Amino acid sequence: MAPMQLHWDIFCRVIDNYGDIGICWRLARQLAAEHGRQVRLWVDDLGSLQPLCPIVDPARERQSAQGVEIRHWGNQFAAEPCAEVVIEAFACELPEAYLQVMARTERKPCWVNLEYLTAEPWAEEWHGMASPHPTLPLTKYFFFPGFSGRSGGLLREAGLLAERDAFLRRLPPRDHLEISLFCYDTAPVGALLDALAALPGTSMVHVPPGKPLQAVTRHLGGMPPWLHGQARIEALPFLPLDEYDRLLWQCDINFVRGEDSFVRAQWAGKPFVWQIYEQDEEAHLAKLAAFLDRYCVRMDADLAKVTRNLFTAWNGETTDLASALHGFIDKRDALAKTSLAWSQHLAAQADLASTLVKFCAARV
Ligand code: TRH
Repeated sequence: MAPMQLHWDIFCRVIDNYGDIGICWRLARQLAAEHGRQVRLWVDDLGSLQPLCPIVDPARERQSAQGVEIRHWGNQFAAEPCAEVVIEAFACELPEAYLQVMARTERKPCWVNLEYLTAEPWAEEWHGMASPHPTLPLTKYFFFPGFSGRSGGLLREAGLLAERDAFLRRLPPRDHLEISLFCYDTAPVGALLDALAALPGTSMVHVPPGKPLQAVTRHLGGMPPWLHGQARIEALPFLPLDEYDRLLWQCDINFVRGEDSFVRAQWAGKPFVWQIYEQDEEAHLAKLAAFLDRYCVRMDADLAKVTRNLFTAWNGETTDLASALHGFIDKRDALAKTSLAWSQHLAAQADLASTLVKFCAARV
């Protein structure tokens, strides 16, 4: 029998925002908690991890949290013994000294490049491909998260949906709309707020700090909280990772962005609107279209239409955000059912951490 791959190293370079570290941290702690792996997480910017996990001290070179050893990945990387599994997140390029150790190790580690999530079909074809290193005796494998059993799946902690459902059973009933608004500053936030202001019913909008709050402040001026027609808008602190989940669970509509909040909104089982991270040459538009194709195919024609309308308006492809939002809100009961069913559909697949453990075990 192949030996258990106990030691894992995950390398994460923070490009911008919180998605890269959010995904790596989520994966690291799940590998430790659910798979009993000893995980070192190497991060170049610990200041980005601290808001997600407040016990992290960005000034410390080495610390542990939630069963994970967290190491600062500085400019000087002293050669360390390598782990049995090495995860290079988002092609962040492993330190040369570490690569040399990997190459000298008798039993070569399983080296995996964890890719960004895309619903595009080519990712399923590329998932699991091997790429031999041009000069060293090492092979790197491409691991693609995704929405079908032909991909690496999505990050989902064991018991997540049961925890969500128990949380929702304890929520008192309410008669207003709750909305969370996590977006980039390029989103048509002003048009959204004006459309909410003009609704017949009240809505409460929760806005995290940074780009979302800046966009709201630019439109409304002054300081939070704001009352804008029928909309009440309040600023939130940046919530630790698991508290952010609970915000998504409790809201009726979640505006999310990037990759990790986009996935968490799907686990929330609530209607959501995704602002995709913009890429050069508009590559993100194909990604958006591919997701909408997978997501909307399970809806009836009316729901698919209002979903597509709002996603495309929110991503700046069409301009009439107000009518797209009103169309979406009119269908919100049916959208709520569909969103719950979508989360259950996705949860029928194996989760990314389990798929990754199996994938690596097969490549010893
Ligand atoms: O922050 P993002 O835009 O991150 C990324 C990065 O920009 C990355 O470079 C890019 O390639 C990728 O998007 C597509 O969005 P994302 O992925 O949703 O990450 C945000 C993380 O922050 C996510 O893990 C949820 C977490 N979060 C909290 O923990 N608390 C909060 O209050 C909020 C608003 C978010």
